Amino acid sequence: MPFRSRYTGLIDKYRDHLPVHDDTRIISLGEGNTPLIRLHNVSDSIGKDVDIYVKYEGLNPTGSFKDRGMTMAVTKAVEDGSKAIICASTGNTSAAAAAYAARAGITAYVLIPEGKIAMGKMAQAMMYGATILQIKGNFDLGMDLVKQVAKEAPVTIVNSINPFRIQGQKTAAFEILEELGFAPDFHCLPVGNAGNITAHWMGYSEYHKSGIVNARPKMIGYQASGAAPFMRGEMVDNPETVATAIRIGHPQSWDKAWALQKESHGWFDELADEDILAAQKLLALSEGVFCEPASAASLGGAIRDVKNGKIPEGSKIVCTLTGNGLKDPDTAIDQCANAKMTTIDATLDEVKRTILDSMAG
Ligand code: AN7
Repeated sequence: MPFRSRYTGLIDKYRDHLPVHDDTRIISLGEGNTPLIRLHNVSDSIGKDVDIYVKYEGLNPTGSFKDRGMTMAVTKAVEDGSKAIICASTGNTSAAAAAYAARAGITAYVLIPEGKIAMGKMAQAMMYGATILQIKGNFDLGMDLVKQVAKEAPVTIVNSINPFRIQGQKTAAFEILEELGFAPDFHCLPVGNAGNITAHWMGYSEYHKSGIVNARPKMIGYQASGAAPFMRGEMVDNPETVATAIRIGHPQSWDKAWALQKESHGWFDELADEDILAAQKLLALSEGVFCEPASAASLGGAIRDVKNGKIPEGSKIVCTLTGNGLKDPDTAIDQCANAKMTTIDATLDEVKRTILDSMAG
Protein backbone atom coordinates (compact mmCIF):
# COMPACT_ATOMS: atom_id res chain seq x y z
CA MET A 1 0.00 0.00 0.00
CA PRO A 2 1.47 3.33 -0.97
CA PHE A 3 -0.56 5.19 1.65
CA ARG A 4 0.24 5.48 5.34
CA SER A 5 -2.60 4.70 7.69
CA ARG A 6 -4.64 7.70 8.74
CA TYR A 7 -3.82 9.39 12.03
CA THR A 8 -6.92 9.24 14.22
CA GLY A 9 -5.83 10.98 17.39
CA LEU A 10 -3.70 10.26 20.40
CA ILE A 11 -6.06 7.91 22.24
CA ASP A 12 -6.13 5.59 19.28
CA LYS A 13 -2.36 5.77 18.88
CA TYR A 14 -1.50 5.29 22.55
CA ARG A 15 -4.48 3.25 23.71
CA ASP A 16 -2.22 0.65 25.38
CA HIS A 17 -0.94 3.40 27.67
CA LEU A 18 -4.26 5.11 28.37
CA PRO A 19 -7.28 4.16 30.49
CA VAL A 20 -9.68 3.19 27.68
CA HIS A 21 -11.40 -0.06 26.76
CA ASP A 22 -11.77 -1.61 23.31
CA ASP A 23 -15.40 -0.49 23.13
CA THR A 24 -14.90 3.00 24.57
CA ARG A 25 -16.43 5.66 22.32
CA ILE A 26 -13.50 7.95 21.60
CA ILE A 27 -14.20 11.66 21.38
CA SER A 28 -11.42 12.94 19.14
CA LEU A 29 -10.60 15.76 16.77
CA GLY A 30 -7.30 14.28 15.60
CA GLU A 31 -5.25 15.92 18.35
CA GLY A 32 -1.56 15.25 19.03
CA ASN A 33 1.13 14.36 16.51
CA THR A 34 2.36 17.97 16.60
CA PRO A 35 5.59 19.13 14.94
CA LEU A 36 8.88 19.09 16.83
CA ILE A 37 10.80 21.86 15.10
CA ARG A 38 14.55 22.26 15.46
CA LEU A 39 15.49 25.91 15.74
CA HIS A 40 18.32 27.13 13.54
CA ASN A 41 18.45 30.90 13.62
CA VAL A 42 17.63 31.31 17.30
CA SER A 43 20.29 28.78 18.31
CA ASP A 44 22.87 30.46 16.08
CA SER A 45 22.09 33.88 17.52
CA ILE A 46 22.77 32.74 21.09
CA GLY A 47 26.33 31.80 20.15
CA LYS A 48 26.41 28.65 22.29
CA ASP A 49 26.53 25.05 21.22
CA VAL A 50 23.03 23.83 22.08
CA ASP A 51 20.22 22.14 20.16
CA ILE A 52 16.83 23.71 20.80
CA TYR A 53 13.62 22.08 19.60
CA VAL A 54 10.15 23.52 19.97
CA LYS A 55 7.14 21.24 20.31
CA TYR A 56 4.47 23.25 18.53
CA GLU A 57 1.34 22.38 20.50
CA GLY A 58 -0.42 25.36 19.00
CA LEU A 59 -1.14 23.12 16.01
CA ASN A 60 -3.62 21.00 17.92
CA PRO A 61 -7.27 21.21 16.73
CA THR A 62 -8.25 24.09 19.01
CA GLY A 63 -4.79 25.62 18.97
CA SER A 64 -3.38 24.49 22.30
CA PHE A 65 -2.01 21.50 24.24
CA LYS A 66 -5.28 21.32 26.16
CA ASP A 67 -6.73 19.15 23.39
CA ARG A 68 -4.52 16.26 24.47
CA GLY A 69 -6.07 16.25 27.90
CA MET A 70 -9.54 17.15 26.74
CA THR A 71 -9.91 14.21 24.34
CA MET A 72 -9.32 11.90 27.31
CA ALA A 73 -11.38 13.86 29.84
CA VAL A 74 -14.41 14.14 27.56
CA THR A 75 -14.10 10.55 26.36
CA LYS A 76 -14.23 9.37 29.98
CA ALA A 77 -16.98 11.81 30.95
CA VAL A 78 -19.15 10.48 28.14
CA GLU A 79 -18.27 6.88 29.02
CA ASP A 80 -19.41 7.58 32.58
CA GLY A 81 -22.71 8.98 31.30
CA SER A 82 -22.04 12.65 31.99
CA LYS A 83 -24.16 15.13 30.02
CA ALA A 84 -22.28 18.28 31.00
CA ILE A 85 -18.71 19.32 31.64
CA ILE A 86 -17.43 22.39 33.44
CA CYS A 87 -14.14 24.22 33.81
CA ALA A 88 -12.62 27.45 35.01
CA SER A 89 -10.23 28.80 32.45
CA THR A 90 -7.82 31.50 31.41
CA GLY A 91 -9.04 30.72 27.88
CA ASN A 92 -7.49 27.66 26.30
CA THR A 93 -9.17 25.08 28.50
CA SER A 94 -12.52 26.71 27.79
CA ALA A 95 -11.89 26.54 24.03
CA ALA A 96 -10.91 22.88 24.20
CA ALA A 97 -13.76 21.94 26.56
CA ALA A 98 -16.27 23.70 24.32
CA ALA A 99 -14.99 21.98 21.17
CA TYR A 100 -14.87 18.45 22.59
CA ALA A 101 -18.28 18.91 24.22
CA ALA A 102 -19.68 19.96 20.84
CA ARG A 103 -18.08 16.91 19.27
CA ALA A 104 -19.57 14.65 21.93
CA GLY A 105 -22.98 16.31 21.86
CA ILE A 106 -22.91 17.37 25.50
CA THR A 107 -22.96 20.75 27.25
CA ALA A 108 -19.93 22.80 28.31
CA TYR A 109 -20.02 25.43 31.05
CA VAL A 110 -16.95 27.63 31.19
CA LEU A 111 -16.05 30.16 33.88
CA ILE A 112 -13.70 32.83 32.59
CA PRO A 113 -12.27 35.96 34.20
CA GLU A 114 -14.07 38.94 32.74
CA GLY A 115 -11.92 40.97 30.38
CA LYS A 116 -8.85 38.78 30.86
CA ILE A 117 -9.02 36.18 28.15
CA ALA A 118 -7.52 36.58 24.70
CA MET A 119 -9.88 37.32 21.82
CA GLY A 120 -9.29 34.12 19.83
CA LYS A 121 -10.12 31.96 22.83
CA MET A 122 -13.30 33.90 23.48
CA ALA A 123 -14.30 33.50 19.83
CA GLN A 124 -13.77 29.75 20.12
CA ALA A 125 -15.82 29.28 23.28
CA MET A 126 -18.65 31.22 21.64
CA MET A 127 -18.50 29.43 18.28
CA TYR A 128 -18.34 25.94 19.83
CA GLY A 129 -21.47 26.85 21.76
CA ALA A 130 -20.29 26.75 25.35
CA THR A 131 -22.35 28.46 28.02
CA ILE A 132 -19.96 31.19 29.08
CA LEU A 133 -20.02 32.48 32.64
CA GLN A 134 -17.83 35.56 32.85
CA ILE A 135 -16.94 36.07 36.47
CA LYS A 136 -15.87 39.27 38.15
CA GLY A 137 -12.80 37.59 39.52
CA ASN A 138 -9.69 35.76 38.37
CA PHE A 139 -9.00 32.14 37.38
CA ASP A 140 -8.24 31.04 40.92
CA LEU A 141 -11.60 32.22 42.18
CA GLY A 142 -13.28 30.53 39.20
CA MET A 143 -11.52 27.27 40.03
CA ASP A 144 -12.79 27.41 43.62
CA LEU A 145 -16.33 27.97 42.39
CA VAL A 146 -16.11 25.12 39.90
CA LYS A 147 -14.98 22.70 42.61
CA GLN A 148 -17.88 23.75 44.82
CA VAL A 149 -20.59 23.70 42.18
CA ALA A 150 -19.52 20.26 40.94
CA LYS A 151 -20.54 18.91 44.35
CA GLU A 152 -24.04 20.29 43.92
CA ALA A 153 -24.79 19.95 40.19
CA PRO A 154 -24.40 17.05 37.71
CA VAL A 155 -21.31 18.39 35.93
CA THR A 156 -17.91 16.79 35.34
CA ILE A 157 -14.88 18.99 36.01
CA VAL A 158 -12.46 18.97 33.09
CA ASN A 159 -9.73 21.15 34.56
CA SER A 160 -6.39 19.41 35.03
CA ILE A 161 -7.46 18.24 38.50
CA ASN A 162 -9.36 15.66 36.41
CA PRO A 163 -6.77 12.84 36.28
CA PHE A 164 -7.74 11.91 32.70
CA ARG A 165 -6.49 15.32 31.53
CA ILE A 166 -2.99 14.47 32.75
CA GLN A 167 -3.21 11.02 31.14
CA GLY A 168 -3.92 12.55 27.75
CA GLN A 169 -1.28 15.23 28.09
CA LYS A 170 1.49 12.78 28.97
CA THR A 171 1.45 11.65 25.34
CA ALA A 172 3.39 14.77 24.35
CA ALA A 173 6.41 13.27 26.11
CA PHE A 174 5.90 9.98 24.24
CA GLU A 175 5.94 11.81 20.92
CA ILE A 176 9.13 13.67 21.78
CA LEU A 177 10.96 10.50 22.83
CA GLU A 178 9.84 8.66 19.73
CA GLU A 179 10.73 11.44 17.36
CA LEU A 180 14.14 12.27 18.82
CA GLY A 181 15.02 8.68 19.63
CA PHE A 182 16.42 9.93 22.95
CA ALA A 183 15.31 12.11 25.85
CA PRO A 184 16.28 15.77 25.76
CA ASP A 185 18.58 16.93 28.56
CA PHE A 186 16.17 19.71 29.48
CA HIS A 187 12.45 20.17 28.92
CA CYS A 188 11.15 23.71 29.39
CA LEU A 189 7.49 24.61 29.88
CA PRO A 190 5.43 27.61 30.88
CA VAL A 191 3.73 26.91 34.21
CA GLY A 192 0.31 28.01 35.40
CA ASN A 193 -1.52 25.28 37.28
CA ALA A 194 1.47 22.99 36.63
CA GLY A 195 -0.76 20.32 35.11
CA ASN A 196 1.20 20.13 31.89
CA ILE A 197 4.65 19.88 33.46
CA THR A 198 3.21 17.13 35.70
CA ALA A 199 1.80 15.32 32.67
CA HIS A 200 5.10 15.49 30.77
CA TRP A 201 6.99 14.10 33.74
CA MET A 202 4.47 11.25 33.95
CA GLY A 203 4.99 10.49 30.25
CA TYR A 204 8.77 10.50 30.48
CA SER A 205 8.64 8.45 33.67
CA GLU A 206 6.45 5.76 32.10
CA TYR A 207 8.97 5.32 29.31
CA HIS A 208 11.74 5.31 31.87
CA LYS A 209 10.07 2.54 33.87
CA SER A 210 9.65 0.44 30.76
CA GLY A 211 13.43 0.08 30.81
CA ILE A 212 14.58 2.75 28.42
CA VAL A 213 17.58 4.26 30.12
CA ASN A 214 17.81 8.02 30.47
CA ALA A 215 14.28 8.65 29.30
CA ARG A 216 13.92 11.59 31.63
CA PRO A 217 15.04 15.18 31.15
CA LYS A 218 15.49 17.85 33.78
CA MET A 219 12.20 19.72 33.92
CA ILE A 220 12.25 23.51 33.97
CA GLY A 221 9.10 25.49 34.67
CA TYR A 222 8.93 29.17 33.81
CA GLN A 223 6.38 31.59 35.21
CA ALA A 224 5.59 35.23 34.55
CA SER A 225 7.04 37.40 37.32
CA GLY A 226 3.64 38.80 38.26
CA ALA A 227 2.17 35.32 38.56
CA ALA A 228 5.02 33.23 39.98
CA PRO A 229 3.90 31.33 43.08
CA PHE A 230 6.61 28.71 42.55
CA MET A 231 9.22 31.46 42.87
CA ARG A 232 7.57 33.10 45.86
CA GLY A 233 7.22 29.74 47.60
CA GLU A 234 3.56 30.45 48.30
CA MET A 235 0.26 31.20 46.58
CA VAL A 236 -0.08 34.62 44.92
CA ASP A 237 -3.42 36.33 45.44
CA ASN A 238 -3.51 38.90 42.67
CA PRO A 239 -1.58 37.45 39.73
CA GLU A 240 -0.95 39.81 36.81
CA THR A 241 0.76 39.23 33.47
CA VAL A 242 0.34 40.05 29.81
CA ALA A 243 0.47 36.28 29.29
CA THR A 244 -3.15 35.86 30.40
CA ALA A 245 -3.04 32.08 29.85
CA ILE A 246 -0.77 31.77 32.89
CA ARG A 247 -2.34 34.49 35.02
CA ILE A 248 -2.73 31.95 37.82
CA GLY A 249 -1.74 32.44 41.45
CA HIS A 250 -2.99 29.23 43.08
CA PRO A 251 -1.60 26.32 41.03
CA GLN A 252 -3.70 23.19 41.31
CA SER A 253 -0.76 20.78 40.91
CA TRP A 254 1.46 22.50 43.50
CA ASP A 255 2.75 19.40 45.34
CA LYS A 256 3.23 17.31 42.22
CA ALA A 257 5.20 20.09 40.57
CA TRP A 258 7.56 20.48 43.52
CA ALA A 259 8.05 16.72 43.62
CA LEU A 260 8.96 16.45 39.94
CA GLN A 261 11.23 19.48 40.14
CA LYS A 262 13.26 17.68 42.80
CA GLU A 263 13.10 14.27 41.18
CA SER A 264 14.16 15.56 37.80
CA HIS A 265 16.82 17.90 39.23
CA GLY A 266 15.22 20.77 37.36
CA TRP A 267 14.09 24.18 38.57
CA PHE A 268 11.52 26.96 38.39
CA ASP A 269 12.27 30.47 37.28
CA GLU A 270 10.42 33.59 36.24
CA LEU A 271 10.40 36.06 33.35
CA ALA A 272 9.31 39.67 33.17
CA ASP A 273 6.45 40.32 30.74
CA GLU A 274 8.77 42.18 28.35
CA ASP A 275 11.11 39.20 28.19
CA ILE A 276 8.19 36.90 27.42
CA LEU A 277 7.06 39.17 24.58
CA ALA A 278 10.61 39.54 23.27
CA ALA A 279 10.92 35.76 23.03
CA GLN A 280 7.55 35.51 21.27
CA LYS A 281 8.68 38.04 18.69
CA LEU A 282 12.14 36.55 18.25
CA LEU A 283 10.64 33.15 17.50
CA ALA A 284 8.21 34.55 14.96
CA LEU A 285 10.75 36.80 13.26
CA SER A 286 13.65 34.42 13.12
CA GLU A 287 12.00 31.02 12.72
CA GLY A 288 8.50 31.69 11.39
CA VAL A 289 6.85 30.09 14.41
CA PHE A 290 4.03 32.05 16.05
CA CYS A 291 3.07 31.09 19.58
CA GLU A 292 1.00 32.90 22.16
CA PRO A 293 2.75 34.94 24.88
CA ALA A 294 2.52 32.35 27.68
CA SER A 295 4.13 29.75 25.42
CA ALA A 296 7.12 31.97 24.74
CA ALA A 297 8.06 31.86 28.44
CA SER A 298 9.54 28.41 27.80
CA LEU A 299 11.84 29.59 25.03
CA GLY A 300 12.65 32.93 26.65
CA GLY A 301 13.66 31.15 29.82
CA ALA A 302 15.68 28.53 27.97
CA ILE A 303 17.62 31.15 26.01
CA ARG A 304 18.44 33.04 29.21
CA ASP A 305 19.52 29.88 31.01
CA VAL A 306 21.73 28.86 28.07
CA LYS A 307 23.35 32.29 28.04
CA ASN A 308 23.99 32.30 31.79
CA GLY A 309 25.32 28.75 31.74
CA LYS A 310 22.66 27.10 33.91
CA ILE A 311 21.94 24.99 30.83
CA PRO A 312 25.39 23.80 29.73
CA GLU A 313 26.74 23.71 26.20
CA GLY A 314 26.14 20.45 24.39
CA SER A 315 22.60 20.25 25.78
CA LYS A 316 19.54 19.15 23.86
CA ILE A 317 16.57 21.23 24.90
CA VAL A 318 12.87 20.90 24.14
CA CYS A 319 10.62 23.91 24.73
CA THR A 320 6.87 23.36 24.65
CA LEU A 321 4.96 26.03 22.73
CA THR A 322 1.67 25.48 24.47
CA GLY A 323 -0.61 27.68 22.37
CA ASN A 324 -0.97 29.22 18.91
CA GLY A 325 -0.10 32.87 18.37
CA LEU A 326 -3.44 33.44 16.66
CA LYS A 327 -5.14 32.99 20.02
CA ASP A 328 -4.14 36.48 21.08
CA PRO A 329 -4.03 38.81 18.06
CA ASP A 330 -4.39 41.96 20.20
CA THR A 331 -1.16 41.40 22.10
CA ALA A 332 0.62 40.52 18.86
CA ILE A 333 -0.50 43.63 17.03
CA ASP A 334 0.23 45.84 20.06
CA GLN A 335 3.88 44.89 19.99
CA CYS A 336 4.27 45.45 16.26
CA ALA A 337 3.87 49.23 16.32
CA ASN A 338 6.64 49.56 13.77
CA ALA A 339 5.55 46.70 11.54
CA LYS A 340 6.63 47.14 7.93
CA MET A 341 3.25 48.34 6.77
CA THR A 342 2.33 51.35 4.67
CA THR A 343 -0.88 52.40 2.98
CA ILE A 344 -0.47 53.38 -0.69
CA ASP A 345 -2.53 54.08 -3.77
CA ALA A 346 -3.60 50.97 -5.67
CA THR A 347 -1.47 51.63 -8.71
CA LEU A 348 1.41 49.70 -10.27
CA ASP A 349 3.64 52.77 -9.98
CA GLU A 350 3.11 53.09 -6.27
CA VAL A 351 3.55 49.40 -5.59
CA LYS A 352 6.73 49.25 -7.65
CA ARG A 353 8.21 52.40 -6.18
CA THR A 354 7.51 51.19 -2.62
CA ILE A 355 9.18 47.84 -3.24
CA LEU A 356 12.25 49.33 -4.92
CA ASP A 357 12.59 51.96 -2.15
CA SER A 358 12.37 49.21 0.44
CA MET A 359 15.07 47.16 -1.31
CA ALA A 360 17.34 50.17 -1.52
CA GLY A 361 17.12 50.20 2.27
C1 AN7 B 1 -0.94 28.62 26.42
O1 AN7 B 1 -6.78 27.50 29.89
O2 AN7 B 1 -4.98 27.05 32.76
O3 AN7 B 1 0.70 24.73 33.93
O4 AN7 B 1 -7.45 27.61 31.93
O5 AN7 B 1 -3.13 28.13 28.10
O6 AN7 B 1 -0.81 23.07 32.85
O7 AN7 B 1 -1.72 25.20 33.77
C2 AN7 B 1 -4.12 27.48 30.61
C3 AN7 B 1 -2.81 27.17 30.85
C4 AN7 B 1 0.59 27.34 29.47
C5 AN7 B 1 -0.13 26.56 31.67
N1 AN7 B 1 0.41 27.84 28.24
O8 AN7 B 1 -0.34 25.17 31.74
C6 AN7 B 1 -6.56 27.48 31.11
C7 AN7 B 1 -5.17 27.31 31.59
C8 AN7 B 1 -0.82 28.09 27.79
C9 AN7 B 1 -1.93 27.86 28.61
C10 AN7 B 1 -0.45 27.10 30.32
C11 AN7 B 1 -1.74 27.37 29.91
P1 AN7 B 1 -0.56 24.50 33.14
